[in-house]
Amino acid sequence: SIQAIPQPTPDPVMGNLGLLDPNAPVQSFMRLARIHGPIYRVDVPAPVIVLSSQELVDEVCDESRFDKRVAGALKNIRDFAGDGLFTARTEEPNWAIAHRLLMPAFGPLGIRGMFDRMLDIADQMLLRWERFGPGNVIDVADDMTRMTLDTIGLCAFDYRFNSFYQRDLHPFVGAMVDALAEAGARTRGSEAASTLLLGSRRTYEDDLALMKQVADDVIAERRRDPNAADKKDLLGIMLNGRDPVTGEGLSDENIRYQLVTFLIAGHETTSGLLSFATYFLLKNPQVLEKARAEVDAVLGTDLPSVDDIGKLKYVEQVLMESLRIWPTAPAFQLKAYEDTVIAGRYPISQRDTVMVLNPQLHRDTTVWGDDVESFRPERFTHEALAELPPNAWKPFGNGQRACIGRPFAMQEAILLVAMILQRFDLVEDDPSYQLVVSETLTLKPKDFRIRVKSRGTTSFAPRSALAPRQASPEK
Ligand code: FDE
Repeated sequence: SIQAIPQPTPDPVMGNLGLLDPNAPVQSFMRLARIHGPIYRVDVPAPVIVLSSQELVDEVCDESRFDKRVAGALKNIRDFAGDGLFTARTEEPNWAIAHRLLMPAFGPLGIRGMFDRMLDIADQMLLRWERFGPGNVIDVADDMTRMTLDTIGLCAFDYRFNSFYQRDLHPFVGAMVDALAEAGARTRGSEAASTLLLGSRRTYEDDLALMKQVADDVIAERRRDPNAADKKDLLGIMLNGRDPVTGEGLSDENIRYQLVTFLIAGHETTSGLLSFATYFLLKNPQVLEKARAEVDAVLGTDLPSVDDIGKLKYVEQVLMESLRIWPTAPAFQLKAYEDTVIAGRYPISQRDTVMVLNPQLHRDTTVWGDDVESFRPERFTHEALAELPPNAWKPFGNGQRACIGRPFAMQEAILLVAMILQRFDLVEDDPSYQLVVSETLTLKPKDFRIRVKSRGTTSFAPRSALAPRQASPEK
């Protein structure tokens, strides 16, 4: 029998908008799930149906019945990411074309070829940590953001942002963070709210213009490059590739949108992941010791090689468990192809936006047990994963619209965590630090600071000596 979807009593004017903290909407949705259960509806002001149990999420992950919906903040992000992969509707021709064209670059072979560049950037950050020494206070999210921006820039576009050689983060980051906040604020009908909050340093239009400029600079630099034709990286594929099915290439406008898309998607989420993983390692010393024992056994005192990545199983589990508790891309949205009913009783119309609320899905006690707040990477051993019901862990989204950057982000994150543990002892700057999760569409631990002390045991081969084993498959 059909049942109404639970909804907190709406205000006649504001709907349920008053229930969302504008600075922490995801955590507001989580609180509402604890009150109203694994399915509820809110008008904020557009109606959204929020799901957070494995049973319900498993049903809407059926791609024959549901597809990604580009609505809310995602729709606003089209202002600067257009029909790039992330913000394109599945039925827009450029989604399938770019998907087919770019998949191989992010497949296993493609990311193997990016390993040396990832190592280059990771080493820049850690060399800096070492030279500043144990007295230096590191703002974790800030450094991780520099690292991930530089990594996606170098790996995908062969472009160096050189964030570790400047005092301030690259202006692209500020523009992007402000624009993402604005895209979120506009869904709640509070246009320009965030810009005002941030002191109106720039307007939304200035932010958009700056991001477009950075993308155009990257493209222009490539067009000037005499060796451009040999470059098989993401940008090279976008500029020269032809879709095997339609024979079409990407327009200049679409390439610019893809560039902005990859810079955004490729660094905010991964930087949050690395920041949370660092936080959890520090708060769980026995996990840190176990991870370090693995790193020491696999790497010894050598610089990591691409073949080591697959051996760092426990480090990978640490990252998966971080993504369970605080999935940095906290939600994805779906629509039904036809009016339908889920769980045999809740009606969903084609017009509804269905939101999968990852942090709450990842706290479904029927799947994860009662200790959902405990950080236990053992949940992700090979054996435990085989027991996990389908669609219980969705930090990379679903189906054909799932994250194309997943292997890229995981390789980058495993490499960095391993190198940190290999080289440093970590201490919290303030041992009484209590986690505050800040939200800018993605999640980050706010103001989490550490200090690091070189373990002194590592002696790395000089760079020149490494040249032979760094021979990369393509260049
Ligand atoms: C995507 C993605 C997703 C889905 C969304 C929706 O559905 O809406 C998710 C959930 C994600 N992604 C997540 C993540 C996390 C992390 C760490 C990441 N991610 C990372 C990365 C990196 C890179 C480069 C990327 N990423 C990218 C990307 C893209 C392009 C996309 C879209 C796809 C399609 O096609 O749709 C995504 N990503 Fe991520």
